Amino acid sequence: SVPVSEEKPVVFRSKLPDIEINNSQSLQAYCFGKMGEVAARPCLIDGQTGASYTYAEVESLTRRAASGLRRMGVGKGDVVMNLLRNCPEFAFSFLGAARLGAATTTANPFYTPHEIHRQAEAAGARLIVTEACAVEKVRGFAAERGIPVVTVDGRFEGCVEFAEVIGAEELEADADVHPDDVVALPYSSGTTGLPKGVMLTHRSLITSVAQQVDGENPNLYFSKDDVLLCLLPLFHIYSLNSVLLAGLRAGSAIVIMRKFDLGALVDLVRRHRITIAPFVPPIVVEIAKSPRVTADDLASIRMVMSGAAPMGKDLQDAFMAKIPNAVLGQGYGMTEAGPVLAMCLAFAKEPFQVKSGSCGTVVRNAELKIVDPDTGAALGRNQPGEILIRGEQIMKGYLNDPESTKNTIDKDGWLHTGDIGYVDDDDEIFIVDRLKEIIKYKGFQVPPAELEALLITHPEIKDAAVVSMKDDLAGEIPVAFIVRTEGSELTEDEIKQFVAKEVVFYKKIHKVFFTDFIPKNPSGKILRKDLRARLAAAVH
Ligand code: 4UV
Repeated sequence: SVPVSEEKPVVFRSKLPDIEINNSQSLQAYCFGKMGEVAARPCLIDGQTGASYTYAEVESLTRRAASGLRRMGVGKGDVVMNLLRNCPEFAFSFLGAARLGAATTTANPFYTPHEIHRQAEAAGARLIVTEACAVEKVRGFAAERGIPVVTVDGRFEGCVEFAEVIGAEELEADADVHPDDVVALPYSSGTTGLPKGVMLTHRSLITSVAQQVDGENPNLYFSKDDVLLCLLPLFHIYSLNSVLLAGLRAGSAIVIMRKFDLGALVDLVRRHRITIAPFVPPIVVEIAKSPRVTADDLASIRMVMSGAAPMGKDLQDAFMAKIPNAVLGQGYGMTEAGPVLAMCLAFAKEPFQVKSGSCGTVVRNAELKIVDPDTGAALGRNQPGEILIRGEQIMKGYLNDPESTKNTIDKDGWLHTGDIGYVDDDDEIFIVDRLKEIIKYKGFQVPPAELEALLITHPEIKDAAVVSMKDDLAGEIPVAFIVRTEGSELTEDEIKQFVAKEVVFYKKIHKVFFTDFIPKNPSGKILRKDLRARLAAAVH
């Protein structure tokens, strides 16, 4: 007789069955797929002005944005840069560009000119959509290169107002897009190095959204009656995908909040009877700790999502005590993964029991593996290793960087996350460590390589290494180990200021440790683990 194999499965799947996903249409057609049912229902609500747009109006505005962008020279294969805080125009522009077969690269409007120019240049931006707080940072650069600048909040010399862009007639027909055409181009440093353009296609984003909100028993159940709070920045893939695109697909109302403030948040929750609140751990901490926010304030919320950084069991339990009627769970994403790898199954229409501290179960229509980072051997349950994901949702690759692409997606199509975690007996994923060098400050990416490159441009810095240090509120903060040049008396403050001038606030260096040398392996790679161990042991 044939012996029964005792071998445990090494590929992990969702507990939900796969579904059919029509991912060969355009992203905009997919997102507005239920127009027949939702045309007259609220779609986007501007939290600041109260302006509300129905689904039919939003669809029309995206067609008008498309036609206006085309008149300004945007066409198939082009890249538009959205340099915006959350606002309805972000969506009009993003989906308008998609209709033209163009992609949108997203960036933080609080970036410094240097950070903005670098991304605009690398992405090949043909047009920039921005707002007052960033106009001065792009004006000169854009004029030099003949890049038109559109502003959403007022008239600025040499710029075109967004109102004018959407003043146009509707685009009569969308450009033909191939499912593998890029539609979103967020920047991420991935597992190593500098930020790179992550090519997310119509196919990958449709697949990712469908994995979350489609099917008879959606993993992330958003309904037409739900009101989503869009507070997390749309320039980051978490909000773009799991709030805006997923919300549109589900036919929910989406309340757009420009800037985080606890009082304003409570007001919006009460005024619009918000039911779904996607957060990041620092916001969960703030709400959990604030005596100003009561259970009554949050009574309409039925679901709180946390993602982009770890949320431990203690925090999750503390928050749940505050908001007993809501389900709190996590999503696990990575820009390159399309972005969602795993989602809490307690968010499903027919929910599962889940454990506090877990970051979800792998999404449906995808495969997840845990491998030994040294040998590459697949590991079974409860054994921590590097998390790998495979499926049609993952990125097509990094823009103009086949080498980094090859180092991230292997020949069998597995994307290597650089995260260390395990899958338990109930298919729940727990992240325990990070192999990659990226630092996450409140969920924002801080690429050490970028700060190191900047630091060594200082004439009195001979060598530098940037690593993360644990922090109660931010999760992690960037700190630097510095080797000064012979005889230099450069101070910690001078170094901090030198960096602060060049980078957005969350990339600032919080502490400087002077040292005689930076530990490196024979090929010159910084041994970050050693430095982190030094921090942990407090021997600097
Ligand atoms: O590339 P990135 O900045 O991407 C993100 C995306 C997070 C998302 C996206 C959609 C969701 O629905 C959602 O819930 C979350 O953060 O950074 C990727 C890295 O961030 C860490 C991990 O190291 C990733 O490789 N990270 C993301 N989510 C979690 C996390 C989590 N839940 N727990 C621990 N670490």
